[in-house]
Amino acid sequence: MLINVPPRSACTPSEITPENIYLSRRQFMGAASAAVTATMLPGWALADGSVYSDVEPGKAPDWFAEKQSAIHWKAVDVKGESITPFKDATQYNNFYEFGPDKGDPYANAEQMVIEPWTVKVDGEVGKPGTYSLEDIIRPQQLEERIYRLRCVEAWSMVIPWLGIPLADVIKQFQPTANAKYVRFETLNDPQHMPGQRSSFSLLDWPYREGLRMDEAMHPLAILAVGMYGRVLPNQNGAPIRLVVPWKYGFKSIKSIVRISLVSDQPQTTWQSMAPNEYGFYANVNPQVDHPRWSQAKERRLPSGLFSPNIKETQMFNGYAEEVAGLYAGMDLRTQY
Ligand SMILES: Nc1nc2c(c(=O)[nH]1)N[C@H]1C(S)=C(S)[C@@H](COP(=O)(O)O)O[C@H]1N2
Ligand SMILES: [Mo]
Repeated sequence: MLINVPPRSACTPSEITPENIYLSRRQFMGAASAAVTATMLPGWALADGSVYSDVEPGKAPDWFAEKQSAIHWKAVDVKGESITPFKDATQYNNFYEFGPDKGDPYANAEQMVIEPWTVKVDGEVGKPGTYSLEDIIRPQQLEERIYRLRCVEAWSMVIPWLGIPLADVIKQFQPTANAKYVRFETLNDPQHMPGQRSSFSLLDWPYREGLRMDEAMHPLAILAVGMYGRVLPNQNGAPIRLVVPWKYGFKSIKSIVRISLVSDQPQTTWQSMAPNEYGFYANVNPQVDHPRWSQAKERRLPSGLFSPNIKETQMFNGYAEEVAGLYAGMDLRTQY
């Protein structure tokens, strides 16, 4: 299996070109392009959050600020594809705890209380316990992973996440030989999550997701704590969320409060609600349609009504070279 993740040393400060430093943020903002231009700026330039243009700065907690100067930028890139503007990535969301409409998370997620934050770790692990977010992040280096995000609803974005490999975090908990799957749970807080109070919601809470152990240990799977060079906005799953770029977006569970290592395949939220429509694996696959729509193409945001940006969907969302080996011998039509 070819793993396309460059070593941590692959991107050094010497690669920061004078042009990148020279061009001010304002000049980039003036560029007549819908694309946000990524620049590689040294740590000191982060003071105003200007790694990307048009980013609303977030108030970084100490554990995040401590890591900022040593971020390994562009640990994974998407070559020629444009990064989705910050505004689209943070105002067009799925986070049903805050409501069913795409603008609801942006409007409502500010209510979520993210400090202090703990993650309960249990099940088949040598080191169960309730860990503070700081405890989980402190031993790790933050990496930037620029990934495609493909929603099962057939829209997609390209998002520069900041995070840590899930595998490194799982190893800290010392999984036992019986650990075959990882189960994740989102915060349950109806008082601050209006979608959880709604009697119209078809989902049962807390939101749950899961991965097979080898998927969870794959180097492309990360826990994100930031995006666009800043701390994660609440509507994107602050303070810590999963990102599994080769699977449909619903697998990438937000605002995680519990990680359980288990021996049996866990029940997941969307699969429990409509098992004929949403499977446990949910690998992006242009050949296996959703029962109600085709998955062959996708709408890459921003995509206007009069200038739709339609792309062919790629097998495993473009990460086949890295992950296809995980599914060797499986029938992806029945194991969707
Ligand atoms: N807890 C929780 N996690 C969630 C969701 C949700 O409703 N609740 N929606 C999922 C879906 S369907 C998608 S497409 C992605 C969207 O991530 P984004 O809003 O950061 O782009 O989050 C996923 N994670
Ligand atoms: Mo989604």
